[in-house]
Amino acid sequence: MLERLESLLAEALEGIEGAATAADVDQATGRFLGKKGAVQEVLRSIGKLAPEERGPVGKKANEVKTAIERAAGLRRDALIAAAEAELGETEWVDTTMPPPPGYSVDRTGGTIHPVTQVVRELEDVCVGMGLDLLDGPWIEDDEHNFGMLNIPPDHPARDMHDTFWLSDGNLLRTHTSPVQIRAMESGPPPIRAVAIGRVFRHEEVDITHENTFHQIEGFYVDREVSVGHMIYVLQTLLENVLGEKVDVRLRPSYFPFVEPGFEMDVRFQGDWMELLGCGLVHPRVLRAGGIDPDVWSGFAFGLGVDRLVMLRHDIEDIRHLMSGDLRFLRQFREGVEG
Ligand code: FA5
Repeated sequence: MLERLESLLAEALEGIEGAATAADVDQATGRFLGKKGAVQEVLRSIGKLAPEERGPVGKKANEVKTAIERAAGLRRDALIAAAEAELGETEWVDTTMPPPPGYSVDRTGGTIHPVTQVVRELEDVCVGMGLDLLDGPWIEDDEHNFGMLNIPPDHPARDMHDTFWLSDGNLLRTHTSPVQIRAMESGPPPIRAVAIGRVFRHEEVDITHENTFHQIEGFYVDREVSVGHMIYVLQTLLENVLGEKVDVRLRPSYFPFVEPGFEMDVRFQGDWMELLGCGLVHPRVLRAGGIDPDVWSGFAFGLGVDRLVMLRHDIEDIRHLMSGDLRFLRQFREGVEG
C-alpha cells in the first residue's frame, strides 16, 4: 500500500507539472484528491487493513495528500501569474489609433473647470505680487478651524459655520482661515501668503450658497500693517482677475479672528455681491500663533472663489459649478488642454 501511495504521488506530480492552465491543475489533482480520487480511496480503505498497517499507511496517505495540494497550489499561482503577464502584452489599446472609417467621434475634448481657471489666475496674480502660495488639509482639528482663531467651544460664532463633523472629533474645514495658524506655526514673520482651496459647510444650498465651495485666504503679517494695505492688495487682486476696474465697498462686520472686521462687496457690471470677509488680525490670533502683537500686525481676508467665478461669467446659480453637468462646463472653453 505504501508503494502504491508513492506511485500515486509521482503520477499526480507529473500531471500537475504538465498542466497548461489553472483549470488543468484542478482537473489533475481531482483525480487523486477528489471525492472518488485514488488517494481518498486509500484513506477510506484503511479500516480494512491489518491493525499494524493502519498507522503507517494513514500517515503516508496524509503526507501524499499534503504534497499534492502544495504542488498544485504553487503550479496554479505560477500559471495565473503567467496568464496575467501575457494579458499585459496582448490586451492593450492604442489610444492614438485613428477610428475606422464611418465612426463618429466626440471631438469636443475636456475643458478646464471655470473654478480651476480662476484659481490658476489668482495664483499667478498673487505670485506676481510676491505672495507665497500655501496649502492646508481639508480635514482639520477643532483647534485650527476654531479654537486658535479665537472661537473657543460654546462661542456663538460657531453657529456662523454649519460644520461637517467627523466621527473622530475632527471636521471638514469650514473656511481657509486655519491656514493662517499653520502659516504662523511654520515660521516667524514677515508672512505674506495666500492659500486657495476647497471648504465645506453643512448648509442649505441656494443660488449663492453651496456646501462645497472654494476660498482664497490672504494672510499678511509685518510691522505697521494697516487697513489701507489690505484694500490695496484686494483691489489689485480683483481687478486683475475681473479684468477691469471694480468698485468695492467695505461694511463693518464681525469675525472673531479680526479686529476691526469687514465684509467687502464688489460691484461688477451692475450688481453688488458680497465676496469676502477681511480685517486686521486679532492680537489673540497672533498670540496663538506665537507672534508678539505689540511688535507685529497683519491683515487677513477670505474670499469666495466661486462667487468670483459667478461675477466673471455672469452665472446666476452657484449650484451649476459643482454639478458636473458637461453642458454647463463646456461653455468655458478657455484654457482647454490638448
Ligand atoms: C469666512 O469664512 C472667514 N474665514 C473669512 C475671513 C478671513 C474673514 C479672514 C476675516 C479674515 P464667511 O463665512 O463670510 O467668512 O465666508 C467668506 C466668503 O466665502 C463669503 O464672503 C462668500 O464669498 C464665500 N462663502 C461663504 N459661504 C458660502 C457658501 N455657502 N457658498 C459659496 N460661497 C460662500
